[in-house]
Amino acid sequence: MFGKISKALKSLTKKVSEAISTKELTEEEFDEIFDEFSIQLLEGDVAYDAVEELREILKSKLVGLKLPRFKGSEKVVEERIREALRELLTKGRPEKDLITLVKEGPHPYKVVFMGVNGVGKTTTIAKVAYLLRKNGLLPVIVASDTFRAGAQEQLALHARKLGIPFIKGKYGGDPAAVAVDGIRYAEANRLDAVLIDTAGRMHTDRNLMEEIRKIVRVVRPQMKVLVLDALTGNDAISQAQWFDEAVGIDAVILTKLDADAKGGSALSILLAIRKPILYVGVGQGYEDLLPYDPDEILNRLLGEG
Ligand SMILES: Nc1nc2c(ncn2[C@@H]2O[C@H](COP(=O)(O)OP(=O)(O)O)[C@@H](O)[C@H]2O)c(=O)[nH]1
Ligand SMILES: [Mg+2]
Repeated sequence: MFGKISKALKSLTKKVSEAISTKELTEEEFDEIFDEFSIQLLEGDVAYDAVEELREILKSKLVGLKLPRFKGSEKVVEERIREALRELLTKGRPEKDLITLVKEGPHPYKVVFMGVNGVGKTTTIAKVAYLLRKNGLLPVIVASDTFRAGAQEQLALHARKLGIPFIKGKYGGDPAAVAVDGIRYAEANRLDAVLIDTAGRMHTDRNLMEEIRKIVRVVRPQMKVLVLDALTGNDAISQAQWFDEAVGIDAVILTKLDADAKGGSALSILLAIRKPILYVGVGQGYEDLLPYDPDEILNRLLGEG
């Protein structure tokens, strides 16, 4: 899934090792090697800023590195590259996972899920509801997508399958009002969490962006989650910027990592967005939601260490 980047990293390792095997690496030599590598990263959908940050970190670990002529030099270089990537990827780890936050947080703990169409918001809410319940917490699922045909029924079906309370709205109705119904229901029934689904929206749709601001204003959620699709590559970064500007994002859930053929989007999102990755989606089943694990991503990029 990270094929392209993985290949680029291997070639970077090889070139740096070759350069180092004759004498220590100068900054100029490093930049020259990295320039070529950076083109491959950019083609693999890694954002420019992320590439440049990686350049600086790698530079600090590789320039001036002096190795005796021995066969293991490639291993040493690879280890340095691994360290640099791990540093970057670890920045995406949330301080606490959602289960802990819900357990420790005010009750009910309110989460609003948002994002553009088709990224996996509704599916992800079902997965999160399943995860909470598996950990002894009871959420209510709220269908504040009163916009897209079928949205209410889709979420209702998940709620029924999971046996989790569900609050629906009317098509064309005020999504913020539906969210309030959900919160009241959770309060009356002493539930642990309120998971609020919202309609897909683009930043170009001013009415819908105003609507999400209203939902957030009314609900005052403990957590605003942006759902991003790993397959959208660089576009996911723009999406994060719009939503962050509009309402302020607390965390990201990155879906469809299982289908991320081109690779770099995951790394790019992690590097460019600067928000914790709460979970990653790795399939369509309820169990296919995993905590974000920097080492797991690293292993996919570089192979097992
Ligand atoms: N392969 C894969 N598909 C997913 C994942 N998450 C969601 N999907 C699929 O993406 C499609 C859109 O999901 P949906 O939840 O309706 O998106 P929404 O419009 O954002 O609510 C559905 O077919 C989901 O099954 C994931 O992690 N992996
Ligand atoms: Mg939906």
